[in-house]
Amino acid sequence: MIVVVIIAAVLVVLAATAMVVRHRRRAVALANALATAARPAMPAVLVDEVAARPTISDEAPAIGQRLASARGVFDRVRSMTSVGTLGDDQLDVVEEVLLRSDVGVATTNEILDELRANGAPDGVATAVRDALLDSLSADRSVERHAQGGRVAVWLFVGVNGVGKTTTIGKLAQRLVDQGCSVVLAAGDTFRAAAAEQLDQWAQRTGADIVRAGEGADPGSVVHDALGRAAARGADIVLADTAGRRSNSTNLLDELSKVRRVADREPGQVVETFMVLDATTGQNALSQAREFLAAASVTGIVLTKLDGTARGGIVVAIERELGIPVKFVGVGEGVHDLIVFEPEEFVDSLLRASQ
Ligand SMILES: Nc1nc2c(ncn2[C@@H]2O[C@H](COP(=O)(O)OP(=O)(O)OP(=O)(O)O)[C@@H](O)[C@H]2O)c(=O)[nH]1
Ligand SMILES: [Mg+2]
Repeated sequence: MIVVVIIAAVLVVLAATAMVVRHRRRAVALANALATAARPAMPAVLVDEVAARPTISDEAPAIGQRLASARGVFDRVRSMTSVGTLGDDQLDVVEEVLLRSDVGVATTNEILDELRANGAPDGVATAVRDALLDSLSADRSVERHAQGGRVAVWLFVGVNGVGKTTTIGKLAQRLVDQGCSVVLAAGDTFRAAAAEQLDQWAQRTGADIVRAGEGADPGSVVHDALGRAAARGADIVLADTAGRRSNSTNLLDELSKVRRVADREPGQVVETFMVLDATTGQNALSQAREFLAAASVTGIVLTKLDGTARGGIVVAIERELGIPVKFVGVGEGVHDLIVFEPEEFVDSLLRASQ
């Protein structure tokens, strides 16, 4: 009798292990298939000449209005009516939705394990919502003040076309609206159009700007901007940088140098924002890793979250890079930048009515 019980127990354990292994293999295969199907090849240079379009709308958007595509991916989860223990079919739907949204394999597996263990006592959408919120618990406070009377510097890094200059323009407007005096440093001297584009944002927002000709040393532009800011008692310098391909060692060296200059008296770098384009999905993660070491990044700005189905990339980025998403871009207009609030974001994906 005892022998029969032991054999039965061993068989149950073996079957459960086989199920979990099979499930994880499927998750990786599904993620790969989705990635291959959905991800466009990343061009060597994403944007050559960027048209400056400083203003479109003066209205601050609600994030939910701009996340229609990302929300669309979660339709099937929102419409699930199951409560309590979930079967394999329901878990399969959740898995596919999370992977499609670019949450990533690791987080998807964690969420599935949780659903398997605890079921969904208040419905599937609520269970997924709570699990996603648990993964977004980073401290995302933004530092605006330097120490010892120095000038605070926010440095912006990222590859071509991700939205660095536009983000600086939007943040300049936000800071000016809050009563700050802002100096923009046109540290992207790679092409003349870059300084021109930043100039337009300066005019639009009322911020001051320091720029130099094409090919000038970005470090001296930042140095001059700090001098100007200190002389005028400005509160903050927002420094743009060039975004040529991240595998160019020159670019990373240049960034380190700009950072050193920006961090020297009278300046102090209080935030280094890495700007990432949400529409590139998991590619954004590989780009980010290349910049991390060179730039001591303190926060992510995730742009173009409007019009992408890959909203879950926010979760993947925080989890895999360990760096908080602090702002999200949801359009091209001056007010289309939102302080990232996990609850508002996750609700806009999973709440029944928006
Ligand atoms: N839809 C949408 N478009 C955005 C957003 N942020 C930036 N863009 C657009 O993306 C394009 C590139 O933006 P830029 O700010 O010039 O990008 P950049 O990183 O400065 O590019 P380089 O200077 O070439 O390195 C522009 O057309 C912007 O209007 C966003 O949040 N949503
Ligand atoms: Mg730019």
